[in-house]
This record gives sequence, C-alpha cells and structure tokens, in this order.
Amino acid sequence: MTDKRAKNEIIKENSRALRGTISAGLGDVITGAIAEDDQQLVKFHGTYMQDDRDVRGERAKKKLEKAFSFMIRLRIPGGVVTPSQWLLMDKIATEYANGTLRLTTRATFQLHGVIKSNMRRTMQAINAACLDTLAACGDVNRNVMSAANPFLSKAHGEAYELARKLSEHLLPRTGAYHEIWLDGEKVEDKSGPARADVEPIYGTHYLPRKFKAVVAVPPANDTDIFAHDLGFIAIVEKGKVVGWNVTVGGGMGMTHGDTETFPRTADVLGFVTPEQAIAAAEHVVTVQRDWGNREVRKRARLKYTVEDRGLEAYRAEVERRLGQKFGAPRPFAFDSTGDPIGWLQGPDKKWHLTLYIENGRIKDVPGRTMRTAFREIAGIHAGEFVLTSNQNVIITNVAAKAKAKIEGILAAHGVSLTTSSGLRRNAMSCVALPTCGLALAESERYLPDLITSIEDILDTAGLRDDDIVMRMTGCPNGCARPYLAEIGLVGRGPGLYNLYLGAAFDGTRLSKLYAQDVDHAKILALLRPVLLRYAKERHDGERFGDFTIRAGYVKATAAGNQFHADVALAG
Ligand code: SRM
Ligand code: SF4
Repeated sequence: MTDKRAKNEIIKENSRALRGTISAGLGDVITGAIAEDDQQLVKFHGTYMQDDRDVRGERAKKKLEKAFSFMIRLRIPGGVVTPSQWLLMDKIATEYANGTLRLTTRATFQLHGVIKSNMRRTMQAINAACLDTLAACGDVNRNVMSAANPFLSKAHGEAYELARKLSEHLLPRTGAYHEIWLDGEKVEDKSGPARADVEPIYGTHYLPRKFKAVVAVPPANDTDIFAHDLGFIAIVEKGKVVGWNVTVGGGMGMTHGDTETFPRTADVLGFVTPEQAIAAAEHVVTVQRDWGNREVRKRARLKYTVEDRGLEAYRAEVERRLGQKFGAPRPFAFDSTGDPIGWLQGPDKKWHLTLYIENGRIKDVPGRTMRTAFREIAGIHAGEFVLTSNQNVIITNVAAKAKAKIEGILAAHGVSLTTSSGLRRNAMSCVALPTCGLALAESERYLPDLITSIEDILDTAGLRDDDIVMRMTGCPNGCARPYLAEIGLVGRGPGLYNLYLGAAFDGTRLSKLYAQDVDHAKILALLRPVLLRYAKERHDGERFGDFTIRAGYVKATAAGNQFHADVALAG
C-alpha cells in the first residue's frame, strides 16, 4: 500500500523526537546549509534556514553557494521582556545577527542573518537571557499572544497568565532542544528517543501543521482573535475574568490560484470557566492532532478540519474528550485591532508608553537611532517592555518622574511619540524580501513609501489623522493578517499586488478582492477616489472598511466566514 502521508510526516516520524541530523549538520563546515529534512526539523527549535535573496543572482553567476543564514524566532508568551532581557537581545543582534531586532506580528523577537557557525552560540546567549525559541515555529502550538498590556487591569493580567500557562502546557517535551543547542554532549546518542521525549499531547508525529493560540480582552481585539486556530476571549464581570469564550478555526494562509485554500475567521465554540481553559485548549489541540489532514499540508490547518468536519462535530469531540460541555457563548464586543499609540495611565497611576515601530524593525538609521534609544531606556527602566501583535512596543510601568527622561532619550534619538498619519499608525507589513524564501513581492521595504504616497491623498481628503487599517504581505500566506485589514495588499509578483477592501475595523470580517495585479501607480489611482468619497460621504463614525461595502466597491463577506481570496473579486 502506498504511503499517502505528506513528506513532513515521515520526517517527523524518523526524527528521534526532533533530533534528525541537526547536530551533525551544524558541525559541517563545508556548507552554510543543513540537510533538507533537518531544515524542516529546526523549525520546531524556533529557526528557519534562509538565504539572502538580494545576492542570489550574483552568487549563482559566480557559482557560489547561496548566502545561507538562519532566522531565529523567540517564544515569548504575552510578549513581556525585562530590561535586562532587552539588553541581551540587543547584544545578540549585534554579535550574531544583522544588527536589527525584528518584532513580529505574533509579539516576539526575530533575529535575521545568523550564520550556521554562530547558531549554537546564539541559542546559548538567548538561553542565558532566560528566553528560548522552542516551538516558536514547526507543527506545534507556537508563541501564545495575549492582550497587549498585562498591566492595564486585573483582567489583562489574567489574560497574560493564561497565555503563559497555555504556552507552557502545550510545549513539546522532547529533550532534543537542550541537547542540540545548549548541552552538545548527548547529541551523538542515536539510540532513539529518551524517556523524557514521550510527547503526551503531541505523540510522535506532532500536529499536522502549525498551530496558533491567542487571548483577547474586549473591547480590544489587538491579537486579532479571529485569525488563529484557537482563541480565548475574556468575559469580564466586575473587573474579574469569569471565563472565556473559546474560538477555533481561524487562519490567513492561502495559495494564489488554489481554491482549496482560503483565509477563514474563527468560530466561537463555547464558553469555559477559568478552571476549564487549559484542558479545553489541550483537547482542541488533540482533536486537531487526530483529525487534521496529514496527507495534504496545504489543507492541514485546523480551519480546514472545521470546514471539512463541521463545527458541531468538532465541538462534540472536544466535549467528549473533556468530559464536559461548553457553556453557551457569552456576549462580547470588539471595537478595534490597533494599539493606542502614546502615553496611557494604568489603574495604579503608573504610565505606559506604546511606541509605533515601523513594520516592527528596530534599527539605527541616520537621524533615527531607535535601537540605541531602546538600549539607553533599558539601561534606566524599572518596568518591562511588552511586544505587541501589531509589531509595536509598550514601555510599561513608568513612574511619573521617569516619563520626561524616557521622552528625552527618544527625542535625542529622533524617535517620535506619534506617527505621521492614522494610516501609518495602523499599518503592518510582513518581512518578505530579502530573507523570506516565499516572498513574491516586497513588503517591509516598500510599505513605508507607499504610505507616504497615500498620505498625499489623505491630505487632500482631510483624512490624515483618521484610523484606517492597512496591511501588506509579500505573498498570500498572510503573515501580517492582510485579509483582516480595511486595505489589504498581497504580493503577486515583483511590484504587483492584489488589493483587498472591506474588512471590519474591529477584526470581525474578512475583506474581498477589489483589484488584481496592481502596481504602485495603480494602487494610488484606485484608492484615491475611494478615499475622497469616503471623506465626503461617510456616515457619523463610519469606518473605511464598512464604507467600501455600503458604497458598493466590494460586497460584505458572504454568509459563513471564509472566502477564496482569488475569486471573490468585487463580491
Ligand atoms: Fe508567517 C511562513 C514570517 C506571522 C502565516 N512566515 C513564514 C516564513 C517563516 C517563511 C517560510 O516559511 O519560509 C516567514 C519568515 C520571514 C522572515 O524572513 O522572517 C514568516 N510570519 C512571519 C512573521 C515574522 C511576519 C512579520 O513580519 O511579523 C510573523 C512571525 C510570527 C511569530 O512570531 O510567530 C508571521 N505567519 C504569521 C501570521 C500572523 C499570525 O500568526 O498572527 C500568519 C497568518 C495566520 C495563520 O497562520 O494562518 C502567518 N507564515 C504563514 C504561512 C501560511 C500558513 C498557512 O496556513 O497556509 C506561512 C507558510 C507556511 O507555513 O507554509 C508562513
Ligand atoms: Fe514571507 Fe509571505 Fe509571510 Fe510575507 S506573507 S513573510 S512574503 S511567507
């Protein structure tokens, strides 16, 4: 009988609990790469092999190997780091990576450009900062995000605690991570998985595909709850979390031209008490482990399991394993997905400063030495830094007397406390070129310029300070969650994008394809009349995404909660 399983299933099966030949590969000085199967396995350890796509052609001409290096992604549940951890990450970025820190759309750090010979040293330095990268990528539960600032209220603190517990509970148990990266001695033991490697939740084959969990505290939907496999929405009564609405089946990724793949917003499964939350999460995971598609990786996310089996069946199976029924979902309402930029005072009178970080990239450029500013702030700051799912940073728990000092440092380094427009304030892009191997078009390197051009239109329309959510990705995988942006741009090829409109400002409705294969000039030409009309004809408080539907530019996402982004053109 032929084995129909996806190749990755066999790689996992033969990996000796995620060891593969990674260790041997790290020691091979002939190449900057590692073996093909190990390239899949290292993801579970929080790293991807990449190459610098800017120099691919030139190196090929010279018959040189590609310029291989590694991207390393950290696991930071809830995004909270201490000033000393910040300083260590900053040091690591200088010593081993490309001198920048990249904040991701899942509220963690990524390092880019780490060469193979520095990989162990980098992982050890991360470990010395009491941080790790385990399960930041791979077919497991990844970094768990929670409502941006855990210090805003008791409920926010409880959301953060849940994120931390979920992350710990769903971590792989394999000893491979420590062996390979931190304690090189046991790595040559080929006798098979050690006892500690038994994976009570995942089993030998882990999950069929990546798995993402988030926690939100209404009315803020900053973690974009409907974009993820599993979500917990806080139900707060008298300032206390009385339980959580559990969501399942969200996801962004699709492939151009493949109608079997699509973005989908999550469904609400039901209500659980705080005591039931972790067990409910575990069983949502184990049902996906057992029911998820292990033959076609493109159809292996939980969203497709829910589509194929039905929400009712999924709920019934989770309830059977849990031995309890979900409660009826409790009412909740969201009002936004963005971060409130600027100073905010918490309930205990401490101050919190949310800084907009353009596309999450913390770097020094002439006139704007943001990385140095953060280093100086970390040197004097007594609170924390919180990374947000909008690629921003919150400097938390600042005493009133320290505010001016922090502002002074930022000003001295050319870092503004505000943004040039409401559009920029609400914009995100994925990394794309030159490191992402899947990018079809620019994203991080292009979006800021595009926004500058659109700001001219906003000025004409009188919309400069209006909050409009815009997100861009270099391919349809959706890493900046573009299908949940009021203006979404998704890379199709060099300089060409699909333009999506009509998503809800609060992240509850997907957008629709408005125009295909448009370049810079065409994007501006298409957006200009829509923005000008919006400025003139909008109802009181009407959001841009809602207007584009009312005015007939696109139709609202039809009944149900998924669409095929390529065929949904204008309705
Ligand atoms: Fe992503 C793959 C970057 C958030 C959906 N993503 C990738 C890779 C690793 C490319 C690859 O597989 O070779 C990108 C590395 C680029 C680089 O050079 O750094 C990459 N994804 C990112 C980040 C860094 C974007 C950013 O600019 O912040 C985000 C890191 C998150 C983290 O810290 O864990 C990132 N990726 C997302 C999100 C948003 C989210 O999770 O909230 C999504 C959409 C939600 C979802 O999962 O459905 C997302 N990434 C994907 C997919 C499509 C998955 C699918 O179901 O089809 C891929 C491709 C894949 O897995 O095959 C992908
Ligand atoms: Fe790469 Fe595509 Fe993700 Fe952008 S959306 S980082 S291009 S995989």
